[in-house]
Amino acid sequence: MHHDSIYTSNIHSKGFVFDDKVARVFADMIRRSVPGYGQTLQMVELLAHEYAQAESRLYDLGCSLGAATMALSCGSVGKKCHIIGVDNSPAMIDRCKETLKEKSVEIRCQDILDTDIDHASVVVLNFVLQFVAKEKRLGLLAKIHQGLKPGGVLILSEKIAFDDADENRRQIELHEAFKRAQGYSDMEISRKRTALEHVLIPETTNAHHDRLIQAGFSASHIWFQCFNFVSMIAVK
Ligand code: GEK
Repeated sequence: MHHDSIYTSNIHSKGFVFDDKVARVFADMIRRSVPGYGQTLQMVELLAHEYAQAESRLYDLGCSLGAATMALSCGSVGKKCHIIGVDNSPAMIDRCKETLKEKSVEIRCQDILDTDIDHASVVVLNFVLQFVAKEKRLGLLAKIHQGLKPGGVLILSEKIAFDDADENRRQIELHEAFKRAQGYSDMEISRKRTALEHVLIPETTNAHHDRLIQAGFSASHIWFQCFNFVSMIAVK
């Protein structure tokens, strides 16, 4: 695994993009930046085991290097599901295709806003909706809801914000402490924060719940939280 040292230098002064430099170190970057990331992958496998319906489709939207795509594949063994991973970063998709070339999964380089969702029993958005323009989020979730079979689920993991200013500050401090404990310097943490400023837009869990219901889901629950990172399950 290549070590993420992107923000040790100041040459990446523009907004964060999922280019080749990021794709190369991404496995290390996400593991050291998102508390609970490994656990969300383990549980995507378990949730796929619970919810994947025989001969249905399983989508991993914003699949990056295909970690959650693999979890969907392992969790649905024997159910003859068609597994589709989608990402609009060519650098990510090239690496993802290479890693998963032995697996029977379909990997597409496409904007998830253009992906048709059909005959699905499990859809995963693992830390991806936060990068979609706010005004496009409801349309995307409504499309996913429409493409799910009855009893199907959306697994939605996100970095979140909090209404209460004290709680917001404390959770951000704890996340930054986590990053320091993973070996990132204060300078790297600060540069990454600036790079993500208008790129990753977090919302509160209430905003997510309300939007999921508006999109047509009958219920949504948080099944995981670590500091300002949560994962929710929304049921059709
Ligand atoms: C994992 N889910 O390892 N269309 C397609 N892809 C997109 C779009 C879009 N509109 N917007 C962003 N992406 C993965 C981790 S990373 C999370 C997901 C992070 C893609 C983007 O190219 C990147 O690969 C991914 O979403 C976000 O479980 O970096 O914090």
